[in-house]
Amino acid sequence: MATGECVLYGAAASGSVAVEAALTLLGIPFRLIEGETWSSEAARACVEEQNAMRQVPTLILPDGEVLTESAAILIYLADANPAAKLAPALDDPKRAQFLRWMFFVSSAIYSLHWIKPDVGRIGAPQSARDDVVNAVHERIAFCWRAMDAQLAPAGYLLGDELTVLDLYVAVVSRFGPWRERFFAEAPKMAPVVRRVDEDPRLKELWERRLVADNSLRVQQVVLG
Ligand SMILES: N[C@@H](CCC(=O)N[C@@H](CS)C(=O)NCC(=O)O)C(=O)O
Repeated sequence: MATGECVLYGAAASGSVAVEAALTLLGIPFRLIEGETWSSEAARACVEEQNAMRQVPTLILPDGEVLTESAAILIYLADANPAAKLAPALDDPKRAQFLRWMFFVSSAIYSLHWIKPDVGRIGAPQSARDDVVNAVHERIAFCWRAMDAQLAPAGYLLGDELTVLDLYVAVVSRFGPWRERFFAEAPKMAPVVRRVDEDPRLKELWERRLVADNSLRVQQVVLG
């Protein structure tokens, strides 16, 4: 990975915070272009210049290459900086399960949130909004339960070393149906997520970027 500053299109209380956490642990400098894409057309138009999906996170690497998709960004950053050990190496027996759960969080869970700001996106009438959002949250709760049942965390989700999967789950578990439900559905992952919340290298980032106000704002956009 070329050295230099990255540019990250992101938003507080969004999936970009997992990328911000990885960049922080890796000591990679980045400039943040803030925009709450799920609630602001202007923010979507801004990121569209780099990402046709009009979503954050969108990462511009120091050489100008554009990377989208949170799981791909996290895996790329970890692989490009192997000394930090934020992902099991290609020949590590944990690699397969690492990829499995990174893509599970991305495709089975995170992608469902796109429906919530406007249920018309899936052709549902606004009158069905609460039912659709509740159904999405029930599906996500099911996914967390299924993931939890198949993991055997040992300090961190895949063993005794923190990987970007831990960062990813620590952030995405804050979205609806929110942490209380996550802790209930995922009792094995819960202590790991609490540990990641308390990581002294990340505490300031979490407090600044996942503060209660922002979480409430997300809830209001989603449910209000
Ligand atoms: N598949 C994408 C999903 C990213 C995503 O859903 N981002 C949300 C913010 S957390 C977004 O930008 N939403 C814009 C919208 O709802 O139009 C990824 O994993 O990066």
